[in-house]
Formats: sequence, C-alpha cells, structure tokens
Amino acid sequence: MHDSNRELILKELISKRGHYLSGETISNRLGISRAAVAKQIKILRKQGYTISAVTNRGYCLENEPDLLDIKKLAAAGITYRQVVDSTNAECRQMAENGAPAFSTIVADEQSRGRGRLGRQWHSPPRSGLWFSILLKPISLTPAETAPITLVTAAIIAGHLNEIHHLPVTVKWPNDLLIRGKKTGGILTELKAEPDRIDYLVIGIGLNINQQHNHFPAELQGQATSLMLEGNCWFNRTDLLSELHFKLIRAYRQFLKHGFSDFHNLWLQHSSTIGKSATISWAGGTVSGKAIDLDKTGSLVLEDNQGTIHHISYGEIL
Ligand code: BT5
Repeated sequence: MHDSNRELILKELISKRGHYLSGETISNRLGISRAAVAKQIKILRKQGYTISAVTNRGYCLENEPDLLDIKKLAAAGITYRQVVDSTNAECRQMAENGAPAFSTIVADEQSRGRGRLGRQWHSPPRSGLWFSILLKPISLTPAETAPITLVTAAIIAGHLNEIHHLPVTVKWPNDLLIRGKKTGGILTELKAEPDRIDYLVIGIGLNINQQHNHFPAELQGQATSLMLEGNCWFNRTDLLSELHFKLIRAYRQFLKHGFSDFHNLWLQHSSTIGKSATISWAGGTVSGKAIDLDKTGSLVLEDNQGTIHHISYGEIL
C-alpha cells in the first residue's frame, strides 16, 4: 500500500518535473493524509531522489538517482541484484547451481566487495559498476586462462579511450587507471583441478559517477571515477551494456584463438611497459624494467643484473 502510494507520488512529481506540486494536491489525488505524503517523500529522498520542499508551494523533483535499468539489463541477459555481498561470490554460486557460460550478474551495491589477496573493494550504491561474468573454458588448462584478466583490462581500456575519450591505462595485471589514479580493478577467480577448469569468474569493479567525497579517507588521492576525470555523468546501464557486449565477444575470441589477438591492444593501453617496477608474487620479489608482455601474457622484466624474467602472476609494488 505504502509502496504503491510512493510510486504514485513519484509519478506525479515526474510529470510536473521542474514545477512545484502542493502537498495538498497530492494528498487529495491519492486520498491519503498530508503527513503520509511527507513520510513517503522522506523515503524517496533516502532512495536518492532530490526533492525540494517550499512552504506554500509544495514539492519539486530536482534530480533522480542513477538507478540501473533492470529491464534493459534483463534484455542484455544480465541479472540484477540491488545489494549482494560480492558479485563474484554470487556468480560462483550461480555456477555451482548450473548456470551457463557467460551468465552475468551486476549489483548496485556490494556489502563485502573484494579485491585480490583478501583486500576490500569499496562498492557503494548508485555510483559504480560491480559485475561478474561466468566462463567455462573447459578445453583450456588453468595456466592457459591466465591472460583473461589482461584481455578484460585491454577491452575496457580500449572502449573507454575510443568511445568515451578517457585516457584509461592498464597497470599490469588488473588495475585500470586514469592519470595515475585507480578507477577500476579486476578479480579473476577459478575453480579447477590441476589440469581441468570447472569454471572461472571474472569480477569487474569500475568507479563511474562518484564525487571526491564519496571515497573513504584511505582511498582519497589514489582512487578516481570516470565522472571526476571526464567531467560528465555516465549512464551506467548503457555503459554496462556496451562493455558486456564487447567482453563476451572478446572472451569467445580468446577461447578460440588465445591471447595473441589482444596482445597489441593491451600494449597500446599499458602504463607498465618501459618503466621500472618491483613485482611481488607468492614466491618472492624482483625489481627491474618491464620491457614487454610475451605472447602468453606474462610480463617480461629485465632485472638489474640483466636477467630476463617472465612473470605470469603477481603485482607491481
Ligand atoms: C582489485 O583488487 O583491484 C580487484 C577489484 C575487483 C572488484 C570487483 S567488483 C565486482 C566483483 N565482485 C567482487 O567482490 N570483486 C569484483 P586489488 O588489486 O587487490 O585492489 C584492491 C585495492 O584497491 C584495495 O586494497 C584499495 O587500496 C583499492 N580500492 C578499493 N576499492 C576501490 C575503489 N572503489 N576504487 C579504487 N580503488 C579501490
């Protein structure tokens, strides 16, 4: 009853966008008290609607929250959830329940979004894209799927550069940066036997419409969003549909032909190659100059003694 009243109030406000609608008019039309109207307006504000109220004039809808468009997402084959702990965890659960390859889930908010090595991923509502895609590369060994994170990063960076003119670069292996600040990250998780893959989940987090004050203190100065860097608001549903289409196409190509088709695209957008780097992985650390990415997707690093290393997993310190 309350929900439908809220929807009706919203409809009225939307139809009169930019104009004031008195509380009395609304209460008469809906047959509810003015106090009940005020209560629903309060809830709408909590949901992200900006509604101004002026004595003797009434209410005016200034701004709607950026909600993901569930119908459009469903048409693109993407499952929507308002809040989950982690879309990667949800996607793994979907895989355990027999979901087909390329199933995709997006959440408006993650309560326990995760990064690599148990780190956290800040995923507030109405601002970013937090989504996961399921792959079932049954004909590949776990090692052969390693470059999938690089393919993902290259496709996203390529799209944001070409279509949205944002100078996004890829920091090996899973960071998306704009002007040195992190605007996205990729977390690939695998369920596999030594020689056979059950499934693979690629989780993508992209900061889209956040303002500076949306980031917690520990991310200030190191995180950014597309809006902050591009000075414009992005429709998250449209951006997700575009990226989803290109990623699925790229994954199909990668599963057939391997990484070589994406090698140049990755190099074109890399901010790692040609620079000094210290790489750390479970087995140790090595410092030197990142000189190339080999055909299998490993980073080629020349250490300070001139020895060449091919590193497939790790991170730049
Ligand atoms: C990553 O980890 O960059 C992978 C992030 C993947 C997130 C997606 S969202 C959808 C899917 N579901 C999940 O649960 N996860 C995936 P890593 O390289 O470990 O970086 C984590 C570090 O990035 C943190 O320790 C922070 O320093 C920083 N960070 C956290 N949240 C951030 C944000 N929103 N923007 C920029 N930096 C952030």
